[in-house]
Amino acid sequence: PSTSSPVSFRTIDLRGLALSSRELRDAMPRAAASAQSSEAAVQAIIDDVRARGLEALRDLARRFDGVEQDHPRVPAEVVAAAVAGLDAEVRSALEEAIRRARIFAHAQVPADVEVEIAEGARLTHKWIAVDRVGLYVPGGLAVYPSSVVMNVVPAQAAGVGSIALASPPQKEFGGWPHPVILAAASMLGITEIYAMGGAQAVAALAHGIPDGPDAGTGIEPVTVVTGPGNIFVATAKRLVRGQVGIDSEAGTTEIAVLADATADADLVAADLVSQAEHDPQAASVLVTDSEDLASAVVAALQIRAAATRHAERVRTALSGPQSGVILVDDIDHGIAVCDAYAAEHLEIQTADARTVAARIRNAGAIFVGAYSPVSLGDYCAGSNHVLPTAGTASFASGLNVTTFLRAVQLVDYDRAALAGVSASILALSAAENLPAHGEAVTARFGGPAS
Ligand code: HSO
Ligand code: ZN
Repeated sequence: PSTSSPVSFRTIDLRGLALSSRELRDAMPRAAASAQSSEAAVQAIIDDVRARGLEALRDLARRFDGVEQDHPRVPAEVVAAAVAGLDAEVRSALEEAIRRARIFAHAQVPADVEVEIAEGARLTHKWIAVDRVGLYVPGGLAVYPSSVVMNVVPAQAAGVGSIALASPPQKEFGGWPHPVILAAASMLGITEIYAMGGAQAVAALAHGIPDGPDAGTGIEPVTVVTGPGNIFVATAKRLVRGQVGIDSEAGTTEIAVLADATADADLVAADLVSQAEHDPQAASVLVTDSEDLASAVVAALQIRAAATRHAERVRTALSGPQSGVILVDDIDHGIAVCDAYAAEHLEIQTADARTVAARIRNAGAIFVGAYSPVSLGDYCAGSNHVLPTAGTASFASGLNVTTFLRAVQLVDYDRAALAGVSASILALSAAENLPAHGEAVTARFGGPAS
């Protein structure tokens, strides 16, 4: 592959331009959104799964995955065989990833808040785990046992009682998900695993599958569906949202690196290539105030892109309109650009990286300094790698314990406390022309019905 065409990494020069934050957002390197185009096809799949249940899943597995499937539930023997065949080094690496992710996830569990807002007037903000979740683990160009860890660990730390996992059927593994995915699930104590991929997996989890002629052949619907996936998975999650909860849009991966002249160009290039390896649509963006660093990174990219195993994919990703270098006036300008881009992953490779990182407002995850590459976060940092993409980091969070929790507000006033605020309730109920609201209060103090 080293003889093929070089990477053409585009340059966006924003130096000397005083752009508004809206103009800045429009100047960012992004692929044209194509989400709309898949919506009708995805809705048709969801409708088909709702209408025909298992029958539809069989047809879709044949059509999209090329496998004949009687039922998508992975049998215990298949999981046991995957566990037995797991490479020892991969097993201990997964154990380490799980250990670190658990520590961070457990530390995230929010405490309930109790306030006595007036004498005898108690309020509690109480967190409760959702009942049942469906976790999606992608197949596609790569296998992601690490995504099993990233989905399952926070759900378990939140206290979710029932967890189902779905991952695409693989022809070369007898129509079941990749054995390393099955083994990782089993290490985490997950036994309900389905060989289902794409929009049909999301539909089956969200709406459930009714029992066939035999009892126990259905799939119980879940209350929350999470996990990364391709455009079909992301669109399906958006379409079932409202019926169930979903996590943020974790689409095609992105890395942005904010670097100054002190950064090591080869390390920056290595990190840009690492995420480009995921997908030809992946985005790798360098933001820098140093022209010298920019050219050194581009030179290093040529060498690394040619030498890496997935050279073709990497070259396509780096040469796409979604990737490139953005030249800025200084690091302050760079911070504004990074906030406008709102990267899924943002690396800070500048002098005093910690101070710069503390000023960033929009990013899914921030990686501080030369020794915190994104691939650390992808596997073993303890942080989560299911993160908001496509600029959604400006309002959404990466997968975490609260994804699987909701808060209930508990109201507990005694008689005197209600009496103490009743005049205000009456005034507001009169102002809203909803007198029965006020009467519900006066009735407790011997007031007339009307
Ligand atoms: N970088 C991907 C996650 C991943 N990388 C899994 C390797 N395996 C999205 O954050
Ligand atoms: Zn990755």
